[in-house]
Amino acid sequence: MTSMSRRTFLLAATAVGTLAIAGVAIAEVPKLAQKDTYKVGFAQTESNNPWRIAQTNSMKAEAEKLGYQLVYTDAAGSAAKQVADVNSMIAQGVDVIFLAPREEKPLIPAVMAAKKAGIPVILLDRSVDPSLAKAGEDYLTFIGSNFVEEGKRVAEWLAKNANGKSKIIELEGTTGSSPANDRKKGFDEAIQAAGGFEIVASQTGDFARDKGRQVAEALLQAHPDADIIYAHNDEMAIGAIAALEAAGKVPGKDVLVLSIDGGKEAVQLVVDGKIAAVVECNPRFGPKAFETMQRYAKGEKIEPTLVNEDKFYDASNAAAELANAY
Ligand code: GYE
Repeated sequence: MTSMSRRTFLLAATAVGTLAIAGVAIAEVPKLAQKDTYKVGFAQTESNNPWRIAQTNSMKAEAEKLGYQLVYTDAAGSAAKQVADVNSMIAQGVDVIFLAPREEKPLIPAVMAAKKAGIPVILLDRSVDPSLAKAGEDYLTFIGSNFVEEGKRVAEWLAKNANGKSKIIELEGTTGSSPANDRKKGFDEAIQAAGGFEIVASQTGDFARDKGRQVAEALLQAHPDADIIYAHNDEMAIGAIAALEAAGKVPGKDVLVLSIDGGKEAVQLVVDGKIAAVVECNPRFGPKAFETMQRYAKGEKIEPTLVNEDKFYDASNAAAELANAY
């Protein structure tokens, strides 16, 4: 499926006069039987930040609460390993696979392999390329935040509160991942529409703290007049703060730093005045993920996307909200 578009694949399937190739019903997500207990796979993408750890803990806690067996894998930042992890879950005969696809395209074969094996897939927190796989056909649903909206909320805060600061360095998330694509889209479009801002550089920091620090350091040298840093996640924002301080600049004063995720460390940095604002990206997936699977087993029709609610933190509420941040 990597070298063929989904449409070509479907056309080829129809051309051979059947809607089944190797036993696959093309247009349908595999069914899930109603049972007292399940063996459930959760294919995590990496565990290098508090957001991922909070998500994993939430999934593990819910599985334990329900008495379900959880087959957990960590792809350690490799899309290839994540595909292998899903294949191993298929071989172990799990009932359902929860997948947090590291990147939009490389995980398509994993989604299709599960479908072919008759195992429903629920995408968690990141999505796959919608031209190659569809909710309600190839996988059941996507549960997660509206990333376009998250980026837009950062831009809207700046439009109101930047106080003349205007030259933006953007630190992008993992290249080819849905949150990086959509947080960029939402932000760039809204900041353009606001007028008076310029994105002087936009480069990936791979959603990682140290990479974010290194990229911010290089970009600050190339653009010493930059006075805003927008990071697609907290980890890169925290790295950027280290780069600013090493360059003798005061975050919050010389340069406004904004991010997405809203972990405790970042919300504390808002309280401290080093981060100007953070859009939360809610990592507590467990209850909704397992409830969705149970609703599906009961025969309910599942919506193609289930959107999580995200909070927003700035100086006006960070201290009061700190205790609730993950
Ligand atoms: O923002 C980031 C993580 O996919 C929404 O991935 C998630 C993002 C989150 O590694 O910190």
